[in-house]
Amino acid sequence: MKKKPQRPTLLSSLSVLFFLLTVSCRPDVPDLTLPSPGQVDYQRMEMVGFIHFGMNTFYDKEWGYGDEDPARFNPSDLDAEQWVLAAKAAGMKELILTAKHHDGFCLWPSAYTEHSVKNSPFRNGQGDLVREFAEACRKHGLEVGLYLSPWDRNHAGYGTPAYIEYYRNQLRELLTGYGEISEIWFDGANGGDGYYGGARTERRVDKETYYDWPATMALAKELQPGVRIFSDAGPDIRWVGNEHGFAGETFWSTIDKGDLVIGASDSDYLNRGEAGGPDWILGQCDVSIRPGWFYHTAQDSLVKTTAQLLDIYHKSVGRNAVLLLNLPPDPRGLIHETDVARLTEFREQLDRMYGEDLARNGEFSDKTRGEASWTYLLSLDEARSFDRIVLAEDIASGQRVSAFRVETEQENGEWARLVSGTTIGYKRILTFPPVSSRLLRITVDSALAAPALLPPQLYLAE
Ligand code: FUL
Repeated sequence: MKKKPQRPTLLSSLSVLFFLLTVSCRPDVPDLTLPSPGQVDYQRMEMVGFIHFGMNTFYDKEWGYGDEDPARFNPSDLDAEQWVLAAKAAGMKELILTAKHHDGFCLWPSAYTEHSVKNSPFRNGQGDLVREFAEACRKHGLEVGLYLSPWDRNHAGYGTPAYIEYYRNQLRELLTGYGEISEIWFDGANGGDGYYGGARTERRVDKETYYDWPATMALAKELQPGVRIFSDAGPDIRWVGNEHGFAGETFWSTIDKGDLVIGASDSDYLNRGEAGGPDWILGQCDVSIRPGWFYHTAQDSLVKTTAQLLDIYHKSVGRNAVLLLNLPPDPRGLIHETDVARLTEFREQLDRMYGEDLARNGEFSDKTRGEASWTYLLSLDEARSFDRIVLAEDIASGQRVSAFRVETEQENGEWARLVSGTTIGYKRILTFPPVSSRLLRITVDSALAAPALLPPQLYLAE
């Protein structure tokens, strides 16, 4: 029997009103922009790798014009597993391959062009480097990412609607033919001179409208709902505005997507983000282990030093972003011995620096919850010497802290300022000359909502 609908009584209406008021006023459920679970997982990877390999490797170029001869694509000893093992040794969790760079040459036998591995001597024209790469990554537990350059200096139709159709067909091939793709990388460089099917001319495009990005991105998500999209404007992962691997000292994962145009965004804004911005687009710091993105013999002596790599790590991962480090294979199809050795050293140093958390037996407590500031105490099991602190927010509940300071208790019982900063986010590493103390006070002086700090870690690295 159906129940008769009941009229709301004054009491029931009041209780609904009361419920709504309490829910909307609850301090722990603020109206904050939050990351998706896929973004949180990505941030936890901390370090991922780039593989720039293609026609440029054989022409000793950075930006091929688009008229390069596929016959020159002929790596003598290509071994994608060697790339994966080098990346893994450094601690990377994903690799991204330039399936197609600006020169338009495809590392897979695309059905839509002749400008690909199928017309090269590589594996007698039977090769598919995207497949070899994806299989090697999966064999060793790395996630697979692909770079598909929107600019194509080979394609005759570049600049017309025909190219957009071609581009989407290629995206479909990559996102349907190679299993799960963790990330797709849409570069911001586009438009300029090129071969363009023999026209050898200059083609400029309207960066805001030409690619109809919303439709292309919707297609990517339709084909692979779990894929994370990188571009200047996200929607999942964003460029940080430079190619040095440095996030801003103040770095918000939140930003306003409405102010971003792929290939034409304000790089300072990308490098900083926006407190309380409406869109969560986590930062990815891309940088190459060598001066160029592609391999050049002349740069064999210019591989970044371990000290430079550590500096990059501290200014990317240590500032709430993910590090994307490029490892360009040489014409043999192998990552050069110098680069491999540097990566191993880099990992050894990181393990040495961050191997033993001196606060692990300490107690972290919430001392005062003020209206506008919050104080926490970290008491160690005994006085310890340390030269760095790692702060972290539980980012699943948003990025909240906008100013903090850390003090140590001195022998006379007074507090001495150790270090201070603005944002924390997923991870904030702060270094200073070694100090010794048993008690630390962490004060959050301003935050968008009650902070959700995780227990800090302390290390002695130098
Ligand atoms: C840039 C490109 O022009 C470079 O060649 C490289 O691929 C870098 C990662 O992105 O925009």
